[in-house]
Amino acid sequence: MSRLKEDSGSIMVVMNAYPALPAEPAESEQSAEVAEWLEAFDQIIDQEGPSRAAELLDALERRALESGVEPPTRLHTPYVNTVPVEEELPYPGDRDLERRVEALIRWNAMAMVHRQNKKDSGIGGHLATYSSLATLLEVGFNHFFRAAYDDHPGDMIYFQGHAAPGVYARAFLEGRIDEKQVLNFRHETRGEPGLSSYPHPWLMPDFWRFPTVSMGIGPLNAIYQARFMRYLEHRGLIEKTQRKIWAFVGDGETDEVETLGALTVATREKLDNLIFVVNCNLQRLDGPVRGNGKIISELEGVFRGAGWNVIKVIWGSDWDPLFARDHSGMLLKRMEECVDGEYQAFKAKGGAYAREHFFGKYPETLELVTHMSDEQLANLHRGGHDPKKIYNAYLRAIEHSGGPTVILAKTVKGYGLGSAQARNATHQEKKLTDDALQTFRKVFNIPVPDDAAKDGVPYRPEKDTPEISYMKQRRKELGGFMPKREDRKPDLKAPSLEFFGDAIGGSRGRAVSTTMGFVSMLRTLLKHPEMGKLVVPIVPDEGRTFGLESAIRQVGIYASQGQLYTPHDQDILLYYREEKDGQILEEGITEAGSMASFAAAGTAYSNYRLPTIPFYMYYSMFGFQRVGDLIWAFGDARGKGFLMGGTAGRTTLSGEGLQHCDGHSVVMSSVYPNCLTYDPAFAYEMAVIVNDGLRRMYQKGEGVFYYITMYNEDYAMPEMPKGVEEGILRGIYRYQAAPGGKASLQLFGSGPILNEALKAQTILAEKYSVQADVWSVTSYTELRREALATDRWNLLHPAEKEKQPDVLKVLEGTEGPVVAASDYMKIVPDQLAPWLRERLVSLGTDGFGRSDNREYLRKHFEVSAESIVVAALSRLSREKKFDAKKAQKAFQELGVDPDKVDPARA
Ligand SMILES: Cc1ncc(C[n+]2csc(CCOP(=O)(O)OP(=O)(O)O)c2C)c(N)n1
Ligand SMILES: [Mg+2]
Repeated sequence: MSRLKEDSGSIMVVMNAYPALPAEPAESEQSAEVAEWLEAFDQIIDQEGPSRAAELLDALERRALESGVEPPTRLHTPYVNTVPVEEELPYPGDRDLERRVEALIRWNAMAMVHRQNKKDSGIGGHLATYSSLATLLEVGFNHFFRAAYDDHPGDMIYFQGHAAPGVYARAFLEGRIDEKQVLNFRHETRGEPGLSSYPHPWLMPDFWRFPTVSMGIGPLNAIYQARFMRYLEHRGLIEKTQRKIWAFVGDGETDEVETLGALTVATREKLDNLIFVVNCNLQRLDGPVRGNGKIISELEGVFRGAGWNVIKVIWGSDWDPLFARDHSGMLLKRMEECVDGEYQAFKAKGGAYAREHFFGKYPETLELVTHMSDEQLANLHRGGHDPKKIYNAYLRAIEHSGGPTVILAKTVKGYGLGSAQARNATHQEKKLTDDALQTFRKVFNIPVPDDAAKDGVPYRPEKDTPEISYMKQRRKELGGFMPKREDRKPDLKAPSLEFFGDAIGGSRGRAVSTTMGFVSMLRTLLKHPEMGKLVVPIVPDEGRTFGLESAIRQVGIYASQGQLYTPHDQDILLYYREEKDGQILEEGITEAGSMASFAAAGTAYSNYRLPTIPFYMYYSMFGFQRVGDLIWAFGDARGKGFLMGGTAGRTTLSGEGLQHCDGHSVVMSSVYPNCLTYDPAFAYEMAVIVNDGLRRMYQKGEGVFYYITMYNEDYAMPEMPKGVEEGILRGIYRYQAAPGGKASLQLFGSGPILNEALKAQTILAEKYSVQADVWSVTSYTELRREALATDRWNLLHPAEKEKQPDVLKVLEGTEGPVVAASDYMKIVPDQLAPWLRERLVSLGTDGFGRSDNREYLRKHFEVSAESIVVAALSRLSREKKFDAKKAQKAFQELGVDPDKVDPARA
């Protein structure tokens, strides 16, 4: 019985395991007893089929366990293709035409990078990634990837970012991208249409859907995308379809924790709409991925252990006759014992080397290839370059039900790039030599004219040539061109502000937090006739922290299986309610996973034509600094939604300390170009901001998203004063003018520290006869952005009347220095320093956090009311507007120690 037949793909019939591959002894060496067992087993397979054989093995294993014999855990199958050759279906496409199309795409992908680097040395681009991936993508494009058309939703594809030139080259042949764009690859800022280096929806909003080039983000997002698709189906918001999510992943990319960290989510959620294709070219940037091991076997174990359906595509069809003649089993033995570093060398060093060092190790394997030339040996294909093998793997993947599938495809990095193939330096190769260009052309039999070939220029045959007609016809049958992104406008109508009446009216003296204010708004929004069902609340195991119990009761937690148990707290009103159509995504303790859900929901307006409105509520400390790159990708993807940074502030979250108390997330959020940051103090400010967010993102369709802090300090929320909406959104408004006449000092406050500023205002007036206005600053970031834009306009229009930035217009007519305090770092108010006419004194929470209560924390970080008073008096005395001695005395009266430790360095 041949080895291939033994490998039915089922773990139950695995005879060999990696890494301690046993080199199964030749038949003659086996003991008679073993031979007898094997013969009986072979008979069962032949006569009763593999599933019966699997049953027997299962029974045997149970008996072994009962008897105290521990059967080995096996997560690995032999190092051969999972689909047995006799079960393969014939390839349905026209291989000749597809080969020509692929050759043309390869040529143009190469030419695009090569030319650009000749013209503009150092501009970059990659040849080697796509050259390894081409056939894996082409089989998909010609036979599997279904595009969205009319009302039919299509598949979603996460492309390996560095393979972008190949994806452009295909679009070029399809006529979707013109030659000018190809010649402007990586030249995006020259007033002509160019092509972005990698998949960036921000830069090419009609083309790319998913930013993937920061490694690990694509695969993670793909898993949660597949899960979100199920969520929408279970909630009845979209129809259940057969559409698939394909994620193309680099084998080096699997080093990233994000790539493999959520694999069990896909099995737990039975995501058979998800297919990973890992392009195992055995190399990453510097060298081999697992030189001393085998990445395919390692990944097989990881994915299988996580419950995925694993399909290996290791060897091309030209190995099949060799396997058929490998009666000794030595070919497989040789394959199993080689490590990836050797496999790389076999492809880098050519046929003679492979004959000597691979086949030559055993007489049996050498004998297998005596009839083959060195060139033929060099050309023996790996599975990931063989359309038929790939086709069969993909077919099994799309037919698999009950869970996700991974295809581990073995390829060659820099396939066909002549001397650059499979070299450690391949990844960085940007140009080909003249010789290499000619070799490239020869290897792929590329149908480009001589002059184009010599100069490495893009080449597109006429529209009606058989190959171009063929590729277009294939796409037509699959629904249209891909990738394609619809830049849709959500078209919802934001509610009027009165809709959030509770927040606008204030808490009537009741002490509540802005978090509670927000949750109450969220509950109101969940009841909105149009928007309610579109709201997607997301929490990483922090629902109780934010007081979401009532929302959980209201709309339930999404659980794909419903609630299979009776919750122990069912008899209380706010029990833990899980539902198949639950609305809340309770993600467990994964900020990265939650962020991936946020990305799926925030881009659903385009991907599902359904403008879901995600509110992701999390510990603000574990946001931008933990998953900042995922947020960056969200901005690139033109995501919409609200990041709600809970337990915000370095001094408001009492008791927790250094790794919890956040005094910098609003600094970090400020660097995301399309993220609007707000740090509100009162529930009505929150309501105005959220409502405006709904209007800007979901009504006007602006490409922005929001970061809003929410605090957990309880205090009475005032009713909204008249006419402050504009100021709240702009970033600043006067909340309370000086109580006793014209102010000589301006106090800025944000978040709960606004209350400290208000207390300081009273102390200053009552004890020191200093009059101060108090301003609520809801967004330094937005004020700065506006001021920068105004500056830029002024700079570019020197002959026109100078414009005033908003912050100066607002402060017009006020007097005195500005003392600005927030629960964030001093750099936050400092953002306004270039514009303010008077000296700015920033008070903030620089330095590592501490565990204590609010009173002591604010004292420590010098943002208490007393610290604000002291800072004000000190500044006024420097400006000779207050007696310095009196200021010094105030320090004592207010209990401020001038020799105290500097919190920024403590
Ligand atoms: C988060 C992140 N780190 C580093 C890089 C830089 N980088 C670009 S490609 C690459 C190697 C990719 O190897 P692999 O995933 O195996 O893909 P291949 O090109 O071999 O198909 C690296 C390290 C990146 N793009 N993203
Ligand atoms: Mg690789």
